[in-house]
Formats: sequence, C-alpha cells, structure tokens
Amino acid sequence: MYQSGSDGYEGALSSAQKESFFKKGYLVVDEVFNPEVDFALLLDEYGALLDELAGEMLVHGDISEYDNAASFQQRVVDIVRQSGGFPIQAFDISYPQSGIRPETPIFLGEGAFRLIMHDRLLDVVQSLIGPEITVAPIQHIRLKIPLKMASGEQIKGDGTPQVGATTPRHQDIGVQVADADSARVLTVWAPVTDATEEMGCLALWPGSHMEGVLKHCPSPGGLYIPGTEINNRDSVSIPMEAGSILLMDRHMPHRALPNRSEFVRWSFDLRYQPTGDPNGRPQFPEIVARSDISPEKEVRDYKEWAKAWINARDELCEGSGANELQYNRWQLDAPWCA
Ligand SMILES: O=C(O)CCC(=O)C(=O)O
Repeated sequence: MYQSGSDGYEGALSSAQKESFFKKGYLVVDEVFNPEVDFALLLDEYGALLDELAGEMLVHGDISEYDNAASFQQRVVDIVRQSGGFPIQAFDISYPQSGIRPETPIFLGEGAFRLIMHDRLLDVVQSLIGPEITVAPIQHIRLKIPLKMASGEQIKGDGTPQVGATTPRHQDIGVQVADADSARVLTVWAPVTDATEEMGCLALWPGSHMEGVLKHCPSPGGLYIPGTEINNRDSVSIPMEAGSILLMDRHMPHRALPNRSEFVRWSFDLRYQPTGDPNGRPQFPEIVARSDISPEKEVRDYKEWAKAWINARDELCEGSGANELQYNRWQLDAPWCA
C-alpha cells in the first residue's frame, strides 16, 4: 500500500487548507504534478492519436497540410483552421450524453489513467473524502481552442466537451442525476497546460456552494445556471499553472472563461467520491482508486479501466436505447428557463 509522503512529498492537505476548502468551496493545490515527468506519456499518447486522425483527415481531404513536428497545441490549431472543426470525442475519457453508438470513440490511454490514479493527487483527495476512494465516471478532457477560431458547430449541447467557446456556469451536482445528490463527490480540475485568464481558466462564485442545488437550464452550449439564480453576482477567476489542481465542492457554481489567447488550453476534469456513494451517471463505470478495507479492489492496470468503459458502451448499445437515458434532471420548458 502506498504510504503518504513515501517519495518525499507530503501530499495530504493541512488543516488550514481543509478549512479553507470547506469554507470557500474550492482550493487550489500547487505542484501536485511535475508536468515534465507526469505529463510525458499523455503528450506522447495524445500526440500519436492526433497524428493518426490527421493522417485520416489528409486522406479524406479535410485538411491539406499537417506538420507532425509542430507542438501538440499548434497541430490542434492547424487542424481546426483547415477543417473548421475538431474530433474532440476521439480524445475524450467519457462518452457523450446522447447518440452513443458501437463506434463512438473514447480514448483510454495509460497516460490519462496514470494522471487519474497519481499518488499525490489521491493523497490530496484522501485528505477530503477519506481512504475509500472511487473514481466517478463524470470525467472529461478539454481542449479549448482560441475563441476566434470557434464556430457554432463546435458548441455541442449533448455533453460532448467543447473545443471552442466557454463552458457555461453550472454546478457539478447539476450535471448528474438527482439520485446522487447525497454523494460526496469531489471535482478535481487539472490543467495540462497553463490556464491563464486569457487562456480561459475557470471562474467561480466563492461561498455560493452553501446555497444547495441551484436551478439549471439546458442550452446548445451545455447546462447553465440563469443569472437570477446567482443574483447576478460577479465571479472570481482562478488562473492556474500546469501541474496544479483545483478542488471544487459539488455545489460550487463555476464556468470557463473564453479562450482569448492564441493557444489551446488543455485540461482534465475528474471526480472522486467515497466508495459506495452513487456515482451520478450509473450507466458509466466507476473504479476503485484506493481502499484500505479491500485493497484487492483497487484498479492498477489501465487496461482494466479501459475494458470497463468499452463494456459499458457495448451494454448501452445492446440495451433498450442509450439515447433515451437521463443524465440530469433539467427540462428546457422549466419556468426559470423562459
Ligand atoms: O474545463 C472546462 O472548461 C470546464 C470544466 C468544468 O466545468 C468542470 O470541471 O466541471
């Protein structure tokens, strides 16, 4: 079993940090990852995937040039510039909320698995939710392209992560099914690149996590909380460096600012919860990250994680219709959405 601090890093949060998290509803923890070391495999794997997809786009004439020696971010920008879009689902670590088909892509690489299961990250999570830790299945990659390149077509309302535009104001408790309201889900937002204000970092409403579940409305850009629900208060921006993490209470209203920079903002959003709590999207698989009680249940191999997701897709597609499932509780015709 991993011993906290065994690599010389004291990962657990201090009492002051925990107090701050519970009071404000969020906490930034710096230098959880060493980007050069901890993101190396991610960059390799996602770079190879990008090259493969670009190869197909070249063959189909969707793009006419592609420089695989350019940076990952530049290659993404070049693809969007030429094709007017980006196959973001092929990079995601979850499925969309509608239209799941046997061929719906998902990318469950070892690099992402290592990030999700990183000991330092789990130490921090353990400080807040205890030693029985499950990775909940509401998780996404975000590749936010510069706003000036975004078109309406890149804004999806079906839960697919957006490559352009912003992420509207929402609470993470609002994007799950109501049956999981009592689950002690913790959001971890991890930027792989720096996420400055200009690059579209997250912004949130400190203290508003005390106000319970706020009303949300569906929209083509994703679920959003109307301004009246939040008394039109201003948000606080949370610029972050690659390698740090943002922890958020599930009631914390947050959004992403528009990416006004020239660069792609790359991040992962993840969820952890005490094992046994409902996971918010029961149709998707959860895995045990840590357990003192049943260490044999800890998933150590990324292939096991990947298999669980592939099996879930097969079952959804074989079953009575993946597209009719409810992923949240909100209806467009609600009075507060008028
Ligand atoms: O990265 C983003 O743009 C949005 C992330 C988010 O909304 C979340 O982590 O819940």
